[in-house]
Amino acid sequence: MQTIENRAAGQSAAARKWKIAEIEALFERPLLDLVFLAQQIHREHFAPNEVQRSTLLSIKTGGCSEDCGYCSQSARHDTGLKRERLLPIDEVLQNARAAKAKGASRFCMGAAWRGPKDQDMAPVLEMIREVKQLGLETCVTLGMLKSGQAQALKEAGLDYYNHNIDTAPEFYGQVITTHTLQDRLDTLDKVRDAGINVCCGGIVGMGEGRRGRASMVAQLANMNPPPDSVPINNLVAVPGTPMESAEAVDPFEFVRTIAIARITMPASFIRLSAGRQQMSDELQAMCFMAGANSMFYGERLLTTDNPDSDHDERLFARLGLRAI
Ligand code: SAM
Ligand code: DTB
Ligand code: SF4
Repeated sequence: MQTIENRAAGQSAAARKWKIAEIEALFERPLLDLVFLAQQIHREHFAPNEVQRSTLLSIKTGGCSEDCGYCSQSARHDTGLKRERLLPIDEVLQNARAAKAKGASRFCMGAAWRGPKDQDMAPVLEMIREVKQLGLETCVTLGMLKSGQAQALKEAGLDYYNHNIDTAPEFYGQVITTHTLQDRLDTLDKVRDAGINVCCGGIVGMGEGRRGRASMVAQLANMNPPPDSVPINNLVAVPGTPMESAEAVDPFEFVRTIAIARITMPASFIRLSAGRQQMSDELQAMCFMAGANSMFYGERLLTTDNPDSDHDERLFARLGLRAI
């Protein structure tokens, strides 16, 4: 039988699918063995000590038709969030310039839509073209795409499309009922077919349990090819959402999830995503040790807070990390 070390090192990994039980077995390993293995694999595929930084901007906030149980922006949850219209291009560019000046390499624009309507496309395409002109990589997350929309985004110069599977397939219906996992997978196919890099991950801490986490990672790792970028979000429990009282996962369980994402998706960027504001510097350092090599940078995520960039700059200096 092939050992996890062998297959994780890439030997015939592309040809084989990860079984949920195999990933559960990884979760059972001693934490330090797991982090050591993840860091070894990380160094076979990436330069050590380099972390990619993306800055987020919510270009269209709140009032979303979907019922995603974790989300502050669903019109079905009373979170007190003010619904806003699509931001004007000038405001978007001002934010993008500031992000570049602070050292982000990618600018990610998020919209609280089930998917873009035809009339939404022109202004978003303009944003992508102009942000790209500033010398930043571009990313958008706009919900589900109709045929032709992915191609239009690609032609405008889009580098990445973020569209998460969010949770394990068997848990999906308990979190979201207004669309299905298959709807999300269909959009991911359109994105990939249009030649756009895929950014796809999920959330930890919604009551999914270890098997749920293993199943979510299996779903991501078994994509062919796996996503180029894999955001692992720690749930931000937003008051007024159905998840407001979800029990936080043990921080070491979060580190394990990062390590296992690294082991099962050796060549993907693993993004330490939502939830950093609630993490100590030491816990974040452990996530980098476990193979996270990308993060959101700048004081806001979409509707919730992220650490100040000054704090992150200090953390990078203390850890000897280099931003890419
Ligand atoms: N409407 C688009 C969509 O659903 O793809 C784009 C925006 S949506 C807010 C982007 C992703 O952010 C979600 O798929 C989810 O994984 C993550 N997210 C949203 N709210 C979160 C929260 N409270 N905690 C952690 N992650 C969250
Ligand atoms: C992703 O996986 N995480 C980001 C990004 N993709 C768009 C969003 C996190 C949102 C956290 C809650 C909020 O700020 O609303
Ligand atoms: Fe809407 Fe996206 Fe939030 Fe779901 S995650 S409610 S689709 S903004």
